[in-house]
Amino acid sequence: MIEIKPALPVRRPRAGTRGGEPLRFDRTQARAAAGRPRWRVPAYNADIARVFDEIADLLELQRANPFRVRAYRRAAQTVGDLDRSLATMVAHGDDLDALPGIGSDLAAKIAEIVRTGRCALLEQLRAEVSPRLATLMRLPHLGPERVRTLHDELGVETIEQLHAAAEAGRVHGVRGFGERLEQEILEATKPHPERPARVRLPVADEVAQSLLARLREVRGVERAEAAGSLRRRRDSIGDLDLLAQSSAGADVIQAFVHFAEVDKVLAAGDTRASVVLANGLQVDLRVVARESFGAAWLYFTGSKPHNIALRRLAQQRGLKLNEYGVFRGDAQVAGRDEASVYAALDLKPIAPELREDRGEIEAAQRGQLPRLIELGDLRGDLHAHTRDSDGRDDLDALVAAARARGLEYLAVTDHSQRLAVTHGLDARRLAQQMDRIDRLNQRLRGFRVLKGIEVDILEDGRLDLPDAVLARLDLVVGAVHQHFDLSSERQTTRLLKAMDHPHFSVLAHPTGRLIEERAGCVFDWPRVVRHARERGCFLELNAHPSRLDLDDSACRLARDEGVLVCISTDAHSVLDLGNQRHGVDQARRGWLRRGDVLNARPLSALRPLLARTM
Ligand code: DGT
Ligand code: CA
Ligand code: CA
Repeated sequence: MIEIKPALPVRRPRAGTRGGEPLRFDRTQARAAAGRPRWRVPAYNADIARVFDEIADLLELQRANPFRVRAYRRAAQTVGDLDRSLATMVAHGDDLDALPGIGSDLAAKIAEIVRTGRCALLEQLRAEVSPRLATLMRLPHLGPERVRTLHDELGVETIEQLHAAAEAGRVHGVRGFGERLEQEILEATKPHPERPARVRLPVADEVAQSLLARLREVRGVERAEAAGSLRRRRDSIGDLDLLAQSSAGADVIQAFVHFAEVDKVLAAGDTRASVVLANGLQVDLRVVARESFGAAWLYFTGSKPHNIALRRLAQQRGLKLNEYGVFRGDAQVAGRDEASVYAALDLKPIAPELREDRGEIEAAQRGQLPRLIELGDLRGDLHAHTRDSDGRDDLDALVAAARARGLEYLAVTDHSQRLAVTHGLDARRLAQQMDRIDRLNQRLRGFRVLKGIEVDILEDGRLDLPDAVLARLDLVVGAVHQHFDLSSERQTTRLLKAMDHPHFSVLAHPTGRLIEERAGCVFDWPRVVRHARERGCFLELNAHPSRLDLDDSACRLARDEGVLVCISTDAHSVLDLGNQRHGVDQARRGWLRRGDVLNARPLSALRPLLARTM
């Protein structure tokens, strides 16, 4: 299995859910079938991306022109990665076809979806091809051809039907299906207990910002903020927690439960509401009075273990801490803002990203909280792709975009030859690219393009290009794209051996995980991190919101072992350069300071670090 980096993860359907509606984020399909608009206002970017992905799936099942399929896939990626709300852009009359991969036809479709909540093409395709087949297509091992064959030969349309067919041994007789594949299908379609779906942070963030903007318009609302895991910047979010300050709680709650996209009201009282939105996301809203806002914000930001530890500290001081404030007897001594609550407990204020009870309270007591990295600290980006492999933009466009973001350097790291699907570079094409970069650098002032490669780490730990070729590069980013499922022992040996190469610089997206989609490979973290230190290598924190790999605890481990982390976008287009902020969120959760981050250093400081003298 070769893995191609999806900019936006395609959601894998889980077996055991009804009729190909795998995630609650897809619940709206039921309504569409009933002839009602699929979305109510507003259509979020994630909704629009999903429409384009489904159109691509259905077109593929119809054997449509591959270029047309690809156009919709790319549009889904662009839309999913966008850091602006398309609904807002449409409302402002912005020029949508200026977005990469969005021509006038797609721009019109986006406007149609935003304005009407429907997409005529999707509806037409759904009438022609069963949308359930599109769900089957996203199972491992199954593409459009195989799904069509299964449908034609066995009449299979749903995951349950496919599972039953595999169980009965009817699959392996079908043309192109062997016994091994049948076993794999059996495994992939196995029902497993429903696990609550979580959504990636940027998807939840777009919804939260939109709700907050409208809450702030509600009469009587003095302030509205996000709390919960969203505020702690966790990489996935279970539900949204919003907090409003008002002395008219019941009115605010009533206004909120009547917001257009509220689908179901689970609870609504004078100070709190729980609702489910049309896109399936649950939202909890609390309304509190001004004197309690800080205590409530602290409480609903959590995490729960952080709250429990704080309450214990309060008790030790003869105080009571709850969501209304800090109390001595009946008298409130703090709670208007968060800092007052921390101060009452003799603590310096703790950044939300640290509130996990992982030592932040002790650090705050000792006055040793880390000064966390900020987006503005990043000076460059050390992982980016151009059209030479699977990037969408050319070198000049990437450089211009990186400069516009205030960066000082950018490493071009296209894929190596092994990843044929990405049009990976062999030694000859890499040499040509290096020449082009040299010529470009002669023209550039105040900006440097670094010559690199994202070289495949082969199954045995060798690299996909000879050392002599790698020696000519400024940096070598190594990555695993195949054989994710080796035993921990073999995976560890593989990674250690890769780092033994004299020119290896950065281990990219070390686990290969895709959030809420693929667990990633297993290896001995402490050994890999220590080996990186011994070999003078660095660990990448891949900033793509579906990867965020290193995760927070791995960042912390790298920091504690003295290995520099580089926060890299792995950009496949100019838009992706904007993903740095997601990497910074995760780095902050991992306690990283500016000094812990390789690409927070100026170019002059970078050079000696990258020149490995082994
Ligand atoms: P999530 O929604 O799974 O991504 O994670 P959170 O952290 O947003 O959790 P959630 O929505 O269940 O609750 C929001 C915050 O409310 C949580 O971070 C801390 C606070 N909280 C919830 N339940 C409890 C509890 O039983 N005890 C304490 N001390 N705090 C709680
Ligand atoms: Ca939550
Ligand atoms: Ca909640």
